[in-house]
Amino acid sequence: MSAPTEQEIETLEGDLTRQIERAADEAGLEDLRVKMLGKKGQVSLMLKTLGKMSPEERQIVGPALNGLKTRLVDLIAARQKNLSDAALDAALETERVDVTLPTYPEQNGSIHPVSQVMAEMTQIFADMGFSIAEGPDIEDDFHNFTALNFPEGHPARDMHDTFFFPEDETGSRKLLRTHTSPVQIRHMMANKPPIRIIVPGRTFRCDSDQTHTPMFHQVEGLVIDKETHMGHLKGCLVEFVKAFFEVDSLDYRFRPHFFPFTEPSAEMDIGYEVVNGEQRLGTGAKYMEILGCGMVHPNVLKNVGLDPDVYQGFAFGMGIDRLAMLKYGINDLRPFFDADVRWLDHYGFRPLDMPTLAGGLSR
Ligand code: 2NM
Repeated sequence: MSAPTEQEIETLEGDLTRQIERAADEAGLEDLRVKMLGKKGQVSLMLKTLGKMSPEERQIVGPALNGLKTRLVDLIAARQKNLSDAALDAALETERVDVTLPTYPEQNGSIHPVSQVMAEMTQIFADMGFSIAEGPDIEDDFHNFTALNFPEGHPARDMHDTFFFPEDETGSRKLLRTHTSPVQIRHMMANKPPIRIIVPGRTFRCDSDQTHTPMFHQVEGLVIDKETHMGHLKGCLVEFVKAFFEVDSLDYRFRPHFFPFTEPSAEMDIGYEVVNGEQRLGTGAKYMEILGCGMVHPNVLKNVGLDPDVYQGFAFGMGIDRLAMLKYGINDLRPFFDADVRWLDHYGFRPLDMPTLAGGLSR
């Protein structure tokens, strides 16, 4: 390559400058930079010829080529800045989000009434100082019956009421828990009083008709302490029912009942009236049963290793599914377990909107 003349360098500069100005994007500009200033670039190769020139030639061509190189580097940097600003502007324009627009109106998915009511109940009891305990759906005879003071031959132990598994190697049969009480037994055996727990969960009974499903949901509660009495039971449950049904005054009565695991035992009824064919719960001349309760039987305390002369306690249990129907005016139990999206759209609750006492339980 012969030494370029000043004239040739000037022409080249005009040509390269136009190419840089016409670069369409940053990638194109980078290609040009490599072509001009890269290791084997046009200008780099010319600079390499300086060594072979005569000193006189070099004195003229050297500064001209170095000046060209410096101006090209500056030009490319300036063009690069232009192109990247333009690219950012274009991205901001096409990817614009209007954060003041309302949220997307379609809602898919809702909270099942059973989940909603379970959350409402646990919220109320949590505010009273209860903690939540859980246990297995598959239980043994001891935790589901024996420890709870069910006598041998009690009808609930019958094949007809309880789902039993086949006998295992040891000749004993596991079962699906018929209530959540076995969790209370497990909790009392593993923890020292004072105890304040509520136990929400699935329960199973061989029963299926208009008002019974083989799987249903319960919340049970247990308080164990020294000097616990029925006044505590009454105060706790009246407060719960008022909060749950969101009423300030409540007509209620405790009616004697029988459970093997409590003595005395009672069922709690609340007042209601029918207005225009609709049940209004809380006050009224009629009563309906909403839960069972009682003082924990001394035999149950002994079965878990507690001295009934030192510790007493109360317990209660209620059906979540039934209380959900009462609170939200759902008159048929069976669609609860149909997984029908239309039913859920109608009776479901807004997701991510958990019930709180301050915010209103049933928004
Ligand atoms: C109910 C009614 C009354 C109850 C009793 C116990 C335990 F484990 F402490 F003995 N757990 N749950 C109980 C008492 C349950 O449900 C209608």
